[in-house]
Amino acid sequence: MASRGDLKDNGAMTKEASARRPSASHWGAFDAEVRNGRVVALRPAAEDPQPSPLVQSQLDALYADNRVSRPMVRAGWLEAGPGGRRERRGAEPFVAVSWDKALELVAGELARVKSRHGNAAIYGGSYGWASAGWFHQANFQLHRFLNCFGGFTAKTDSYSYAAGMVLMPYVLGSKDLVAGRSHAWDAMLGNTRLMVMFGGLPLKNTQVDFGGTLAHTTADWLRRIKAEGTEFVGITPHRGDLPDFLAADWLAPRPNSDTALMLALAHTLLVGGLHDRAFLDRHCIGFARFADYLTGKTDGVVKDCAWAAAITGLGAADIAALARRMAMGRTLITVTWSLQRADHGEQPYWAAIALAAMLGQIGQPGGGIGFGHACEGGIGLPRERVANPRLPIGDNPTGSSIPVARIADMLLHPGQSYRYDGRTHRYPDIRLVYWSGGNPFHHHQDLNRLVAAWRRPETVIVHDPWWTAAARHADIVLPATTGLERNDIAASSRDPFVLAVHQAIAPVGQARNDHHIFAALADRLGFGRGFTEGLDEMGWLRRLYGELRASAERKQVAMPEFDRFWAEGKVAIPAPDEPFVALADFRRDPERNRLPTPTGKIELFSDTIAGFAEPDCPGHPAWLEPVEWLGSPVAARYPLHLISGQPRHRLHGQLDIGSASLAAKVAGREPIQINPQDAAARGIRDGDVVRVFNDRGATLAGAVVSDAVMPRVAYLTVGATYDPLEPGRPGSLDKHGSANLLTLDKGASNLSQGPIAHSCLVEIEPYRQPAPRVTAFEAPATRN
Ligand SMILES: Nc1nc2c(c(=O)[nH]1)N[C@H]1C(S)=C(S)[C@@H](COP(=O)(O)OP(=O)(O)OC[C@H]3O[C@@H](n4cnc5c(=O)[nH]c(N)nc54)[C@H](O)[C@@H]3O)O[C@H]1N2
Ligand SMILES: Nc1nc2c(c(=O)[nH]1)N[C@H]1C(S)=C(S)[C@@H](COP(=O)(O)OP(=O)(O)OC[C@H]3O[C@@H](n4cnc5c(=O)[nH]c(N)nc54)[C@H](O)[C@@H]3O)O[C@H]1N2
Ligand SMILES: [Mo]
Repeated sequence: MASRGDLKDNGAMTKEASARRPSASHWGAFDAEVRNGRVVALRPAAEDPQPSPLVQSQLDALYADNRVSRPMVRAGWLEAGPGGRRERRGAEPFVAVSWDKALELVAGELARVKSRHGNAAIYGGSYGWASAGWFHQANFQLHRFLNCFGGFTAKTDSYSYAAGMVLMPYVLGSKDLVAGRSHAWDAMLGNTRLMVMFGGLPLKNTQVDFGGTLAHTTADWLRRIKAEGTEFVGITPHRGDLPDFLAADWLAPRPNSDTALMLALAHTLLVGGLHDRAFLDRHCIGFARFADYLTGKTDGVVKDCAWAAAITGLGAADIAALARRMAMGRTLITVTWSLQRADHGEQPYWAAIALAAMLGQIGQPGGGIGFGHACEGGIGLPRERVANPRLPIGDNPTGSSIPVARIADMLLHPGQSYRYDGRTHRYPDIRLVYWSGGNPFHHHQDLNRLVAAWRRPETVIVHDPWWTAAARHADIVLPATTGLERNDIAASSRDPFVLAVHQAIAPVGQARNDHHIFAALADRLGFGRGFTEGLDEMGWLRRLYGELRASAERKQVAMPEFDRFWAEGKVAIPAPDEPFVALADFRRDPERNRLPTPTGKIELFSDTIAGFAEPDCPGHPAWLEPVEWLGSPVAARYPLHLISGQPRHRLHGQLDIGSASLAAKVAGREPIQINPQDAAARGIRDGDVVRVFNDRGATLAGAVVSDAVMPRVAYLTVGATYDPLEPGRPGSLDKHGSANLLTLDKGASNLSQGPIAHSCLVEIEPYRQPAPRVTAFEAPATRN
């Protein structure tokens, strides 16, 4: 029976009392040491020069009390049916049911919603990172299942870089440069004279790589680049984004003001005659329009250093000096993804491209522009372009989708129209939400608004190994296995290794693989064979590996047979002969190697975007004030800019219960860093419990007073498990420092509708009352 396939011994598990199994995760490869059917240790791969502490956290989480042990149904849903007491989601106890009963309920509900409201009434976007491994990838499993069922409302783009991704095809003709195929480290070695790093190079973020990684080598690459004489300038509100060994000059403009800084740098090049006219003429379109904007011909505002100094808080002379320094030799501009996770997040990306185009080094080794460096471990690694194996998800006949971060809008306003990527769309009327491999109560902005929106659908189904806040706010919760409980193939699209994931232990509790849950549902709904294609787990792995091998062969890369790969545990995809330099072919011959933009060139003015006539995204890079920043009127009441960057000690909301995350908590809550000046002005001491608040919500965090963060900025890493004092009530105080209680749920612009987590103002005060106990890691109340 398909639904029991997860319990089978597929040959990978042995009967020995003690064994070591190769495995891999987003945060690294390791061996699982198994004794008497239990994992007793996870040992990072010998090849990893800098293993992540998250490996240990994974073991801490594996058997934690907050694993979902059995299928669970919210009492109100079970008693009153779909929609039953839905305003009590998050507040009611759960009732344990058998797998048979759970599958019957889910299959019945899917069939009901489909026949009453159509497939588009099912939201299955299910954004999230899930676990490494391309077969058991939980989102793809759901998407394949729902497509076989007739389709669903899907999502487009990602929380990582929606604004950049939607913009880029208009400017460079491709999303590649933003989506991780950026300038390679080996192209910088000995070539880059100056690296100007917007958002820094935050090594904390290189611990992970989507899909799995073998070795953490970013720091080694940077040390080598530094040793060749490269100089570094870091532009960030937080000194921690600049590895000490780079000895970088630190500039700290007000958050979200980078576009103004870039425009002033561009203006300085222009008036000083330091721009590369030949490159702009031959490779770009629209420079004259952009120049008219810089000089103020179009709007009467000269974008000079004095203008930018007033916006950014930097010194005008410092800006001018940086511009001249950039024009002196080979300069690489790097921009982290964080800059575009902000209101008008398209602009710093477009402005950075315009600035690099003026320097004229795009397409040269070690020069030009790169995105996402140090945002994940694999960015910049040399690797031949071989496509990763992917579970085929089939076609979605509904054609229905939303921009990923518009989920609360969709649930709150069915039928309402919105603009996206040059068109007007309408939100579908969602009756059923199905999530597998993501956590909207981690990733979405303005959680109080999400809690309210979450009361709308009739049914919410979540698969997760743990009692996340999303699981707690669901109606039906199905316990999923983790990577240690199944066989898989892991690989990121940038790390040069493909890794075998051997099942180490039988599923914990009653957990089942997402694949087997969907296979059992498909059986009940009459398309079991279509979903599984008659393949079992190892059959699928052989097939996916075969596809990878074929893709490698097309690039003249020989890969071993599956059995050898499986036994050896990994295989390397070699580096290309030449270091990868983005846009090198285009630079060499722009007529022959036209970009896939309308003009074939880099578009510094886009007629297409101008034609969309969006008030918040004009036809060229421009400074548009963010809705919240230190220069906006809201700052009178909420004078601190909140940056909710990625956590060093977790992956998003995952592993919050692990030792690395728990050790970083302050007073049992997520740490919030504030500058000594701001702390003193509020009577806040290091280690205090503080209340962080604005009009959208309030959360209790633990204060860390540090001059690593610039004045008037508060840094609260995202991902502390949402832990409301009054569960289910929008507006409840959160006890645990969850940043998304505070952030704003608005699209970056009508063009991209990207999330804007990094545009957020708050106030902080000491919390003088006894602080409520954190309950985030306890399983919710259950009833029989
Ligand atoms: N304020 C603020 N918010 C942000 C950001 C920010 O910078 N600031 N960053 C945004 C970004 S870039 C991202 S990518 C998102 C990340 O948001 P998510 O990717 O949604 O966050 P995760 O916590 O990784 O959620 C993955 C979930 O999948 C579960 N899971 C793991 N393995 C499996 C499996 O095999 N099966 C099933 N069914 N479930 C599994 C995990 O337990 C976890 O609950 O957050 C976004 N939110
Ligand atoms: N350990 C760990 N690593 C991760 C993740 C994780 O959860 N944990 N998540 C992964 C994911 S999904 C993604 S998408 C990437 C995200 O990669 P990024 O989006 O780059 O990550 P962030 O941590 O949000 O931001 C990086 C730095 O940018 C700076 N910054 C923020 N706003 C501004 C601004 O307006 N101007 C300037 N100049 N700087 C600013 C902040 O100081 C912050 O530390 O990280 C990945 N890496
Ligand atoms: Mo992300």
